[in-house]
Amino acid sequence: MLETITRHLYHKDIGSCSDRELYAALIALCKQKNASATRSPWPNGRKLYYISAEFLLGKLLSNQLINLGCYEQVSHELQAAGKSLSQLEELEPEPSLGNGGLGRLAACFLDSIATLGLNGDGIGLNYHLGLFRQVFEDHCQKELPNPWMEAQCWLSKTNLHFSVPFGKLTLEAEMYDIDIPGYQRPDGTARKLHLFDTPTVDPSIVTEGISFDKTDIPRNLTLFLYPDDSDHAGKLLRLYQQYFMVSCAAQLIFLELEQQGFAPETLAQHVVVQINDTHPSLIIPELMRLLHQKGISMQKAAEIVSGTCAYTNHTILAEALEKWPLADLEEVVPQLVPILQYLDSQVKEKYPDPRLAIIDQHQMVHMAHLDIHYGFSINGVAALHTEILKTSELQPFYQIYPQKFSNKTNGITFRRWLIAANPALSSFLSSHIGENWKQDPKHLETLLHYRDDAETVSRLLTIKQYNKHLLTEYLLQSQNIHLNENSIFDIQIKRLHEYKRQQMNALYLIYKYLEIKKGNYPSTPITAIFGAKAAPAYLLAKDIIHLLLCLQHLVQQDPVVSQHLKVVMVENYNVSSAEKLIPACDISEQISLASKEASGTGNMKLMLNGAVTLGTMDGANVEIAQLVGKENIYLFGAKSPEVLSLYQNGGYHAATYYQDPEIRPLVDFIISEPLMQIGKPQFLQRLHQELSQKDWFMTLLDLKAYLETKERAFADYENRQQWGRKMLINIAKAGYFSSDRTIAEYNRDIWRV
Ligand code: 26Q
Repeated sequence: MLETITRHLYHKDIGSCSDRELYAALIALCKQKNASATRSPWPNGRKLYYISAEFLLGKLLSNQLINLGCYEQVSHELQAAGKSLSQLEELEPEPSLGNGGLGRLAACFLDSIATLGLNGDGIGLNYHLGLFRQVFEDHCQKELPNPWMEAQCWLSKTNLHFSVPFGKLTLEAEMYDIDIPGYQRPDGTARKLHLFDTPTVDPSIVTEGISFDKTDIPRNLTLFLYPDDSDHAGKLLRLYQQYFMVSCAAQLIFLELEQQGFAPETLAQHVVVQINDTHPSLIIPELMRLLHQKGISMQKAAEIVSGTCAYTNHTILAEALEKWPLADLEEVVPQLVPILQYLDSQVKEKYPDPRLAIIDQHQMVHMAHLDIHYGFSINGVAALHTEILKTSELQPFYQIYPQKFSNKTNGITFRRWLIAANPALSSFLSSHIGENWKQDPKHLETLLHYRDDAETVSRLLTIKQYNKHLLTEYLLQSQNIHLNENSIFDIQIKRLHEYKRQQMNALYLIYKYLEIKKGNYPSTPITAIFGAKAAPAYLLAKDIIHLLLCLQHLVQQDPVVSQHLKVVMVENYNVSSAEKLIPACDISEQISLASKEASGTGNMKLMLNGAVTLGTMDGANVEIAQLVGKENIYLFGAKSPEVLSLYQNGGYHAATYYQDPEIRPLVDFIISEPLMQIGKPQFLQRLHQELSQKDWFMTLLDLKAYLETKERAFADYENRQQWGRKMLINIAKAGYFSSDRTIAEYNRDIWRV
């Protein structure tokens, strides 16, 4: 198979090719299999456009080969010629086109859409330098560009060109495609991820880390997944990006509609647009604008668009609920302003309640409100999250549109997060319970028959040990980090945010450090592993990274403590390192303040790979707990009603908790002599002050319960058979969290493609 390509491309057999040549040949092979002569028409039913500012794809080589059904054959061919697939994989740069959960969810969804054979494509932006690459210097995060586009890569340039009009300039747009093959679907049925770009973009304007002229829109538009909107120019750039994306999307949609021979007024019959959080919400007025240009009245256009668009909410954090000053819209996209004003006036006429307005009294445009009024569906991403939306955050909207609300609990693709990431577990499962689980993940429950079988349980423990060994080797080679593979791997990997409470985990480590100093050693050594990027302008998040790196150093240089405890902050946490970390995890840290984590998806990946969750009753942890039962998860802390009422009545005072004699020494250790020697005093002081006086995400509220529960989990770990039984039950119950299930529900209830 591969050799046909290498002969054609280079007139050589596999053995005579360089790794680079083979890597390029594999991309060519996959593109060939994905190519379809004609795109099939949409007979009856709709086509889905999943629009998202982020698609966190990860490396694609293994995923493509697995889904195209040629992974085994290619790896044998390579092996026979003395080459290795995993070595070729090392050559692939990871495109970092996402921040975290929302972007990775979009990537899992594309995999499932293609696998279920749904008529749908993704639409996003082609950021040349991605998010950023994280490096550590002086125990601090530093950001560097992450260029990932190469001459030979998964992008294919199309000959589609659009023009995007802004208030002060017009930009040319071009479209790149990445093929998304479904798992074991026939060749030529791949779906597409369309990534839009502008030819004037110029990476050479980036100087010093990730700085660049934020006002030079033609040169900067698709440079970065713009994470830093701490100043006005940054905010405007984000708006330019958003409109560029949705204008291209709307033009593509009408073009394809026309190619199918459908009239513009039939949009809602033939198209559904899923809006991934509010970043693409301007698609609503943009579709209306184009309909109006085609001679359709505003009223009719509003009706058509309302039947076309559906919105997913991913957060209830106030700062993430997007609002744009009308003045900014006036500057960047003046053509949309009259449409937004029209839509707002229609709402105000019908619903005088100011909480429902699209444009508020401060002339701020609320994007989520626009989506709910002028979309036919709004969904949350986990059961608890959707309930909170209905009863608290979006309660006035639920009152008037109860039928629009639904829950779609997130999911993950098992192709990447089990078959590719954990081949040892994957083949054990297949040999033990058959291959059925790959088609229908609920079949993993068959494993429950073996919950009391010592042999099965010890096989799972052996596989975990093997994956811990692989991670140990990987971290040694890639980051010169030495792990003790016989220690407990306790892992917290996710974006750095105060509500996710990495700082609470740090306070545990301080507690443990002080205990060890007193001579109280843990039965099994503990390795606490973190992976997290902080938004470049989020100072407190960066302070928490600083604390973790200082603790890492402190523990490492102590000859006694380092025998029992290790703190590891993995540099540049991304999809590729997640794939190594997740199979090796014993304890999965999911410790967000209840009500704040909409769902979480790392929690699902870790559970599927046999980690036991230590967490709060937040997001999808609630559903995990229901599935596995309380003996197979470690729960602690305040529940969401308590937290919500503390916010409402201002009942939480950090200073009170800080006075507690068990808590205070842990918090004060942040500014103790040994840490101040290692780190930057002003950063540590800022964090200490925040925790002891404000602590907006109530770390200290749950700290004692966390310490106790974590100690109980570590004690239980000592009984290996019982722990292995917990692992087994977690794996067996993870089938519900397949993104194939999630996507089937979206299609059943919302898309109907
Ligand atoms: C908004 C305005 C201005 C600047 C940035 C943003 C912005 C950017 C990214 C707001 C939010 C995001 C990303 C949010 C996100 O990743 N949310 C996560 O979505 C996951 C998938 O549903 C959930 O599992 C997580 O719980 C949720 O935090």
